[in-house]
Amino acid sequence: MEKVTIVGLGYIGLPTAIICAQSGYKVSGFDIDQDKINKINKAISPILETGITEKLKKIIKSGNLKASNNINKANIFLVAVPTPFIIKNKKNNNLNKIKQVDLSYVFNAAKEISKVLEKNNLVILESTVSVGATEKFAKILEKHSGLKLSKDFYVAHCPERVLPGKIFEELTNNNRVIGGICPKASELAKKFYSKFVMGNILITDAKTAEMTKLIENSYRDVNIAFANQVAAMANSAGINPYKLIDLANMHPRVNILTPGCGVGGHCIAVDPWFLVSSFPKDSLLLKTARDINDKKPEIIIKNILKLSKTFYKKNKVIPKILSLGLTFKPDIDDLRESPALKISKKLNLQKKKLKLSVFEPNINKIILDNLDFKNFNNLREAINWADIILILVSHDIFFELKNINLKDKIIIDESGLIYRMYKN
Ligand code: SAJ
Repeated sequence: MEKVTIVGLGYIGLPTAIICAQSGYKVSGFDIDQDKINKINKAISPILETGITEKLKKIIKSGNLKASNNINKANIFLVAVPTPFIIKNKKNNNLNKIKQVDLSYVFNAAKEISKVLEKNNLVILESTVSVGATEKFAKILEKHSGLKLSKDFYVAHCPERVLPGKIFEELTNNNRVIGGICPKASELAKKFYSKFVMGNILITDAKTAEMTKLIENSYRDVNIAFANQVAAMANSAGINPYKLIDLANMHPRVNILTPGCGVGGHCIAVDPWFLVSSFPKDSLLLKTARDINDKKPEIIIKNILKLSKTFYKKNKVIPKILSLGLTFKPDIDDLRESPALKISKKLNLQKKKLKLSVFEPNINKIILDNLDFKNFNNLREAINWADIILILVSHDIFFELKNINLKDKIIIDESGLIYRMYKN
């Protein structure tokens, strides 16, 4: 049985460890978080993901996956550690405050693996990294292990591309891009992934693989920024942006995305920075897109404050505002980097100007209480309470609004829900 050690048991590492164990590898999961290790070994998932609980139970019972804070020897190592960004101030440069990738977790993983690296091992880096980082990662392995890169051991980059909520499905079905430091590394990595990937496995070099991932997420960010600018122009012209985009999308070669309250999550708002910081001169569009999407929450807050002022002038009472949806996108329970959460938190501080409540059926009441939000667990009650309804995330469940009397309510829809609701 081939042995695999997965370094980093987070949103990508743990599901990958489970899939590897299911496909016949003997898997050891390495993490520095003892609490996480204990949970996994007791078959309790530390992350929320569709289907993970049952899968983890089965695999732990089989004995083919074990988590540890000791790095174990293996034939194949797979690194899936976080790559956050750090803010760098570049004075006298119009790219003030650029964000740069923090590769410290990746490099620490290389040092850790070096302790047990042996001849003929393959090391795969899955974390999203800047262009050229896999080569640096490989050099650290070489330096600390004393083994010769591409002769004694092999290194490849294979960026993860899965969508939270659909991780198991996408780990199996998505096409994968593999970039080896040398052709033999690509060939070995292809053999490894072939055991569980049903999609196409495409071979290239490490740098191209790194950049593929970065341009995928930048492409999406730029397209969302375009949609957000279209919405701003349409609103100024008194045109419904969602209807406008729908009409434009009737063209066979046009597919404009949906304007929203900003870009959240931990990928699309982060990855473009890895290109902007590496190629400042040639990434102006990416930087502008980041700025447009980052500013969206502030624009919404400003508009709501303006509306609250008008409401007060007219009614002599401050308005009761209901935020609908707090997660970073529809129909998930993930609040990370959520623009809807950011908007609601900031509005909640304006207690002299407005009263805020939230309705977020995907988040536990205890969490909402801890965030200091007055919250409802019934949509009808929440709507009855409010003067202004601010729709931030278009969860499917909000289509129920169709059956609720919205007369006398001021509706600000930043998600396109109302348009979609009455479209057909
Ligand atoms: N959003 C809009 N308008 C849209 C689409 C999205 O405002 O039309 C917003 C969402 O509300 C959300 C943000 O953008 O706040 C990002 O959502 P998303 O669904 O586009 O992406 P993520 O972050 O959940 O997952 C992405 C995926 N990348 C692409 O679709 C290119 C996924 O495949 C990657 O694996 C993941 O990032 C990652 O790990 O990089």
